[in-house]
Amino acid sequence: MAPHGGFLTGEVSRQPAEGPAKKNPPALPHTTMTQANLFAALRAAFPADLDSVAIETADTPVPLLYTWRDLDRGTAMLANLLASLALPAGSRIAVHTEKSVEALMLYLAVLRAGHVHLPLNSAYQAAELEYFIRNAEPAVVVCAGRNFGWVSKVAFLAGTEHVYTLNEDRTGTLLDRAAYQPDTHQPAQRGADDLAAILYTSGTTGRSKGAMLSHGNLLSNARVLKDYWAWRSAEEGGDVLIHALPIFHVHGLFVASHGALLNGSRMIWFNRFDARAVAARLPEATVFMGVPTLYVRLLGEAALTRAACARMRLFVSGSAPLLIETFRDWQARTGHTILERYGMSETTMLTSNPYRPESARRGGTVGLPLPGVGLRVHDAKGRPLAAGEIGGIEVKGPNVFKGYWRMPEKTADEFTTDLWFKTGDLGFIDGDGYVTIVGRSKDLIISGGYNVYPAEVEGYLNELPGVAESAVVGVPHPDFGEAVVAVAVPRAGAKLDGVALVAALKHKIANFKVPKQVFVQPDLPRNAMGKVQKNLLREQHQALFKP
Ligand code: MLC
Ligand code: AMP
Repeated sequence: MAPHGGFLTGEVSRQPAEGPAKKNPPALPHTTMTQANLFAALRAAFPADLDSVAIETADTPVPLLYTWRDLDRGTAMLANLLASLALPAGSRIAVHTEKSVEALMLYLAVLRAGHVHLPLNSAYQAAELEYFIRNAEPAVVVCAGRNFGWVSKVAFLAGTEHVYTLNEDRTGTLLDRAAYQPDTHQPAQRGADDLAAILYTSGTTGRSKGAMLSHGNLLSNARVLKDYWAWRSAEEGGDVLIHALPIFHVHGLFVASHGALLNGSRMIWFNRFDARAVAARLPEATVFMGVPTLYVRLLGEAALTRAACARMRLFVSGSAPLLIETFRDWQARTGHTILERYGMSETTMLTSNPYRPESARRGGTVGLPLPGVGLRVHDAKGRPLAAGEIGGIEVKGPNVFKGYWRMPEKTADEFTTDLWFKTGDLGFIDGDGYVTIVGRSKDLIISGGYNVYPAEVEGYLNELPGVAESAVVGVPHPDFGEAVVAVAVPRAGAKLDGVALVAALKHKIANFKVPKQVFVQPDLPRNAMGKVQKNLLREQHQALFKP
């Protein structure tokens, strides 16, 4: 048995202590002037009353209340576990688990211990995971217990020494081991340029690249957003965030979590998004963040009313384009104007519509560059464009990443000679400085806020028996914004069945990448240069999901 019967047992799920709030906060861990560890900054923002609730779960079998003290102790125990492994500096800790508060604690513990967090979408399957693990060579891999067999095989073959399990129900070897660790921990000394996280993204073309984000990148962006979105202090009534996004990408892991933590604000925590359940909790909340699909689904709920949103002060949307109809329908239904912002894995947040006045938020735009962020639009030859002219969006600022993991050439390709990062997004800046994104130079589909790279899906399709070649495109979808659709060409003499191809892909790649439909055609439309004319395929299947 672990001490106290397990990892924070009896502490994690209890009601906050009765009685008056403690007047004197316990001494914070000692920090020096040069301490730039993001965890130390988040910890310093914990409220004085460590026994108040930090996170309340909304969809666990019983609601769990985590106090700020629980977060402090839990992350200390996990950080001590990592420290006990005596890992080399800069070790990567890969995490392939379902969302849970403990998974958030693990992220914070990795920061606290001074290692590098490597979050992986829990939908990734063996081939996808194998690539990330071989490429990143993590010292530790944490996975769901049900996946331990195949994940540990991949990890051990890649040289990883430690594989732990962490399940949504707070079981697994990670917490079992951490339960034996001391519950205090001095955050590791880190500089602003030291790595905090690696997020895999495909950028323009080719295999996934690990975007290296430093403590300084993440903290500077979190601080800018805290001010820009006017997170409310306790004296002003505080904020309550509904956290319903996954925590393996920028939006849920950084923008949402850092926002609440850096403001010492309570979170109502959903391990998975459920529109009805989220709508039911809106009356208790003040801030919500979502990809457009979440807003579309919430609009389908009768419980989404002005009265339900009476306490809300901010709805943020991003990660994919918000349709103007959704923006308007939301205004009509709730009386609130969604604030759309724009960002990416390599840069975290770049632009935002204004917080005040609400009337300055313009639907269809992603707003203005955030303070400290440089944003310009250049043509293909690198020449600056005038207001209103469409070109490639390039950015600069303390939030821009340190480069792609072990890919210096790829990193160099994505920066201009004067060191602006080429986002791969196409857009324009209007006369008032508002940025509008009109498309992407990179061949990328964004489905329900997840990025899908057609070339990757085509690669898997082409490997299936009887497939000569294929083309993958995104078409409008009422729920996901864009949906993945494929056209497959059979080899001579082979017979293909679209439904069987979809089924075969489901065993190979993350479910959100699997085409919703595969059409079988004798050939692909090509131009005079032999290039596949994806625009024709997009037009052909444009109305496929029209309601
Ligand atoms: C799930 N499905 C999807 C999908 N999500 N299909 C296409 N696109 C998606 N995004 C499919 C599954 O394959 C499955 O199909 C079926 O839907 C049910 O799966 P599920 O897991 O139960 O779905 P659900 O829980 O409803 O998920 C939908 C969702 C989720 C919208 C809640 O996709 C989601 O959380 N998206 C948010 C992504 C996000 O956080 N992006 C931020 C990136 S950061 P089948 O056929 O198998 O039944 C970034 C930078 C920035 O971009 O600026 O923020
Ligand atoms: P990712 O690589 O997952 O971080 O995805 C980043 C990409 O998402 C950006 O390069 C944009 O193409 C897209 N994106 C993010 N926010 C928005 C937005 N508000 N509107 C349109 N596209 C967006």
